[in-house]
Amino acid sequence: MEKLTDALLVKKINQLRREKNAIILAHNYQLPEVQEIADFVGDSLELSRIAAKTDAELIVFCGVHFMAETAAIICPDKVVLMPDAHAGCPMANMITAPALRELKLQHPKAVVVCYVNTSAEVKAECDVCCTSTNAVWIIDSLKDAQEVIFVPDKYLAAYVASKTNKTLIPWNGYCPTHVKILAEDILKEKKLHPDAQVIAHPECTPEVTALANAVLSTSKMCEYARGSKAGEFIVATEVDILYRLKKENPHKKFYPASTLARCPNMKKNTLEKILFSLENMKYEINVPGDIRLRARRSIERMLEAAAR
Ligand code: CIZ
Ligand code: SF4
Repeated sequence: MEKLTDALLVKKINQLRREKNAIILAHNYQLPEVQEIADFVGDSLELSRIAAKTDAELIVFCGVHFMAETAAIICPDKVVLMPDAHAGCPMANMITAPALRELKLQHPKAVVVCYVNTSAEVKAECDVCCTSTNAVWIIDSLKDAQEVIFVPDKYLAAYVASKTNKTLIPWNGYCPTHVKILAEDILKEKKLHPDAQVIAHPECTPEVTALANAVLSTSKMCEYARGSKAGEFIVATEVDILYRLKKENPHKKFYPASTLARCPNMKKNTLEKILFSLENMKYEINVPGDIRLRARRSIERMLEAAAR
């Protein structure tokens, strides 16, 4: 049997991508070799929007389950595949639809906002969805809301609460990868690189975001690094975003706040699995009708609020 070198894998992936009219989408946290072969690299919402606009009939989504599901919700006419069906998001799994229904009963007047890191079933229980890019605007746009249930990330909730005057009722979820970044890691890196700007994701703990020059989603981090006059950055988020940051800014320096911030689920997609996915049309992500429609409504409300 022919040995599958990376070059051969890429050649076979490219051949099938053409033959099947497919595009490969990769999240900013994917392995460098996956980012390298992707048609687009971005955050979950950017990738879902590309999925909706593309003429391709087949989308190989390299990210975690809720991201591929969001793409499937937005574009039901396309086939969305995940190379590894087990690439889930532990934070998204910290809230379930029955648990959210219970919380809603306790706060019947609250508006319900979910972070995009949630299952379709949970999105279907919500009034409006948000991402880390637009969470503050979305909450601010809920003019008449006195109370807002915010699921599942308690740290994103704490960050948003510090930027608005709404009362947030958070869920007790968190990202196991971002909590590995400690304030002492930032202080240590700042000592080593005193001129560096600290950019942190709002999924980090408040102790970490308090030390940041800017608190940003992954797509906004890329924009910020491109636009900033600074030449050095300490990056407090998942480590493989550094691949994209370095590639887009070859003359700037990027230091991970902690090399422990590696999301094992994001690393489940490999070149071998992408090839398998294209060859076998696996693993298709489908969201059942009623849940899809209700989940889609919460995503559409986010898009409408963000466009205002
Ligand atoms: O929405 C995304 O892609 C996530 C989960 C993170 C980010 O900030 O881009
Ligand atoms: Fe989920 Fe955190 Fe991994 Fe993102 S980095 S997929 S929030 S566990």
